[in-house]
Amino acid sequence: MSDIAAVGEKSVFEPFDKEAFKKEILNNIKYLFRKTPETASQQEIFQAVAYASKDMIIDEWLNAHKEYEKQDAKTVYYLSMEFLMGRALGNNLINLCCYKEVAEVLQEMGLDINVVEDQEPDAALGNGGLGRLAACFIESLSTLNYPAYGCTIRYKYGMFKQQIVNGEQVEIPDDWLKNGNPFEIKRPEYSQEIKFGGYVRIEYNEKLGRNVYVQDGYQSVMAVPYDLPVVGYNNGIVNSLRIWDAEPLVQFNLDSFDKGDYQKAVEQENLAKSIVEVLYPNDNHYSGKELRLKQQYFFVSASLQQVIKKFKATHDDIHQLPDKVVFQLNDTHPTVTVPELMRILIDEENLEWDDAWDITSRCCAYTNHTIMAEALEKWPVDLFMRLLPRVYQIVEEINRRFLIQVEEKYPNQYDKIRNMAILYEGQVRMANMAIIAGFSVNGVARLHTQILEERELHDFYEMMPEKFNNKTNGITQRRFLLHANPLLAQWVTDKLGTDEWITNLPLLKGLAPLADDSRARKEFQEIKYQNKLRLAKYIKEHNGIDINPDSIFDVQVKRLHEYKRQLMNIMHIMYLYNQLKDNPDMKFYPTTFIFGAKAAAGYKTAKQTIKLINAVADVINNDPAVNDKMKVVFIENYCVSNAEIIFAASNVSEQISTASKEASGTGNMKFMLNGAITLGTMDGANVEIVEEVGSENAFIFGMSSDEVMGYEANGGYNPREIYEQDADIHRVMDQMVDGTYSNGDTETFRELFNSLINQDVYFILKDFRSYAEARAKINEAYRDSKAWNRMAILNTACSGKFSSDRTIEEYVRDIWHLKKVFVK
Ligand code: KOT
Repeated sequence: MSDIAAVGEKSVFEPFDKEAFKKEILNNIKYLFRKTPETASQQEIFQAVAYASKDMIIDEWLNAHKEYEKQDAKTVYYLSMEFLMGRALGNNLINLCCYKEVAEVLQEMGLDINVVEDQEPDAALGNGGLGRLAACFIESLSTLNYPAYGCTIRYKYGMFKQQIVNGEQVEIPDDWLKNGNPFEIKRPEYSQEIKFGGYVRIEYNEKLGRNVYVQDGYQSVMAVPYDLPVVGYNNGIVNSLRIWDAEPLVQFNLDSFDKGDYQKAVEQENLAKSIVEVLYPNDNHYSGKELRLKQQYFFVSASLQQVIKKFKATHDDIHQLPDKVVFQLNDTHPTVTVPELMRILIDEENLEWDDAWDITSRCCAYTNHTIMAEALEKWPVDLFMRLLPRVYQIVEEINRRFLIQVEEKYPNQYDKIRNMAILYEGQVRMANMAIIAGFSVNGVARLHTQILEERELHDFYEMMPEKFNNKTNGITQRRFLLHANPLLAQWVTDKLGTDEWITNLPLLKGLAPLADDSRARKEFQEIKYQNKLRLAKYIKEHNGIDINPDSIFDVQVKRLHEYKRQLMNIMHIMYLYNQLKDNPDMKFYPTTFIFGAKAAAGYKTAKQTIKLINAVADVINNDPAVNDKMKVVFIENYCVSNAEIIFAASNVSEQISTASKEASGTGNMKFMLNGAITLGTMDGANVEIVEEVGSENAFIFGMSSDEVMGYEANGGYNPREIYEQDADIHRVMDQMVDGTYSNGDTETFRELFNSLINQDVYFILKDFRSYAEARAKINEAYRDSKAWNRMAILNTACSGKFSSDRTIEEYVRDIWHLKKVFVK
């Protein structure tokens, strides 16, 4: 730890002192654990290395914030219920530009840096794409020299760990803090009180000459922040991810028995514990639970209170807040920011409504991440009112004033009110509040934004078009190429003659000519092969399955959701299996079909799909008749750390959502960056991927979003017709319920069968033929290794647009208006 084992002043701008670093690791092992490198456990060694790296970070962390204060720089607060950070050590070392040196130091000590990194638990404070996007964004913000905070909750348990037992998902609690977190720093001096419940009393204030609102009879908890460093790449900037923990206000003490507040102490303790206990594991789904709203208000109120205090410490006029602060709402989950900021400005800063509204609108911007109806947050008014009585009054007033505007602009158009009101049919509609209050509304890919403007949010778009804009998602190449795929990263650097792509991804374009260079193709192929060996080893260790590294690695990794259509993928594998059994001599390039997916714990159809995938895998992997041609692997516990291994090893990137449903996708970009070919629908960011790489270098199939939405407008289509007419589909469907994959049991997968035949909401049968054709084409294309590796190189070469650096620069230019801060 720094005070025990400091090795003196250091920064990335000075040469890395290997001896000093080694000494510090040894000191940490000794002083933290009273051990030697020989007796320390792997976990202890990881901690010792992590603490040593933290010491390097601290100076930059202090420095950067000193500079922010000196320049009084405008800061973005990225408010998100989720930050899916993954592991920190490797990426911190990379961004400090000492990864290689540390690896050498460890090697000299007889340690393997990969093994050390593997000891770190993922910080899994998120579900999937939305949380990982937040993580990429704060990394890019630091790398691009912008002052930023990420704000979220210090969940005691993050995203559950997944085990597959008898083919079914079992959720294991993710006790990620059990060994402590070497990178976090507790900041109790910034603790904030958060009030829930009670009632609102109106009181005349002599001094102000008007009524004021006082919340009474409430319960409260203390929000206590911890900071995690977010290190920029080689620029001396370290921003903070502020994660809020909850503690009771009153600590238990023996006196409390006498004072009669024992009950209160217990209640506070329970409230504090419950709020930060666990991340809701639902992706693309609203959970209308009181506890979820408590979580939302908890971290939002804590963040806002702290921001206002910090602002007031150096500014006299609160009206200047929008010049210094911008809140980006990551989906509607933190939308209570709007009425909470109004509350603070009116009740605590004594502003008039109009002033407060002007400030609030100029501080808040909203990102929409999904059009899935089941993800829309609509809080029952009675729940909202009971939990946040004063905040609710403000919501009512925002709604009242907005409806007057609507009435003025669209007299007697009741449908406008029905669509746009915040309060409607006893519910508080959070998206409407975010749109009405904020100055910016953005979608996350061009197609998605277009669907928002033309359909989902059309009335809002018509009324306030100036707010709407697109920000196509991106990913950080520091994690998903430099760290995840060191072989390819080195190759790229060698070929480009520079490593500037690390902060300027469009430079990858310079690789395009190599697509026609046979030696370069060979090298590229060999790197992919090495990465496939690495993944095969991982799969052997974790699943006990042997896979053939010479086979095509066809991969679908993402959250399990019906709209993502893992079911279509496995049904196609069932179909292929039938074909191979019927025609053993059929031309078919050996393929390993790889899945990774977590299902929300209560999502039955999703869990059944996992079960089906594992059941099919079991049958196929144990059938010697096809084993040299196909295998199916379900990788347990898909998460950020194994994702890094998976993307690097993939040949085919399955992006097969029903068109219009996947707002953007970001896994698609990680595959592309690593030279996998997209097999996908024209959905989300796939559209832009194809635009960048050319349709000849991707395999596109299926209905367009217009077609899908056309059918939806007419109440769907008739899947039974397809079932009756297409013999192959008929057979696959029947195999779900004839016991082929369920040891003779006919009911195991009955619900999946029924959902397809009765509704097929996600057009699986409708798109099946076109998917099968695309898959056949891709299988054939792989045979031509020259053409394939040409495509693969072009995918990497054309992925420059999808850096989160580009996305962040667009947010800064169009929404946040931040200035870069440089440190000496
Ligand atoms: C919604 C509710 C709860 C938890 C998560 C969501 C959610 C996740 N909404 N959208 N997403 C995904 O966000 C990603 C980042 O923008 C997109 O790439 C992806 O298409 C969304 O499904």
